[in-house]
Amino acid sequence: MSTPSSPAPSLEGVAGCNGGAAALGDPALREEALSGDLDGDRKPDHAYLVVDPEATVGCRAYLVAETAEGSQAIVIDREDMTFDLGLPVLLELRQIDGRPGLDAVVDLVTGASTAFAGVFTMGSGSLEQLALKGDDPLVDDLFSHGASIGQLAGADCGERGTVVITGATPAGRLYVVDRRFYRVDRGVLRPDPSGDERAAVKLDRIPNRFPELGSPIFSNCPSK
Ligand SMILES: [Ca+2]
Repeated sequence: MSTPSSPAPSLEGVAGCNGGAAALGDPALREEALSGDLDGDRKPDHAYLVVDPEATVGCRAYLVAETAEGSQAIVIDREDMTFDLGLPVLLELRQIDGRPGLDAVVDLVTGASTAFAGVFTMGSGSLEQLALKGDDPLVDDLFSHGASIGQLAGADCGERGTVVITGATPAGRLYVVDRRFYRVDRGVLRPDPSGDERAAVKLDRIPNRFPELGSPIFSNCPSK
């Protein structure tokens, strides 16, 4: 649902972009909105992307959150954003970071076999990207997801407020699965390795044993 009549968002989060105000005020650049409570006040809000591939690199894409308090926007552009492949895409709104309000999951980049999504939260009051601490496979606060013959990747909510990030690569007739757990602490995902697992399994066993590799990203996270 588009909301072309609503006022232009606050520009605090897009101060580095000269054309930001114009882009955010242009209904033609707005993509389809998703509805859900973003700020945790139990009232429905709207999230949508503003995309202008012709703008200066670094200022080509924004995420906007419209709440009862007003609107906020942040720049989500990356140099490697694959506009010609249809990205960025606002995938879904899910409760991921453990704080009140839903978080926006946005596909930002595609690789050879998987896509890379950022998670954007209003948990602190301002729209910001959920940060990831730890080592590989956590690159640039992005969650890899998708599948090809050569690689499987996924992320989802685990038990007791954890987030699980899993990757798998073929090794002979098996896949080596690397599953890592994280816990959210004030908007930052930090390793919680007690549940970590590394296993070599047959491909047909993966969806049951590692459901985060067999289902869409964050699909086990609450949507309300
Ligand atoms: Ca709300």
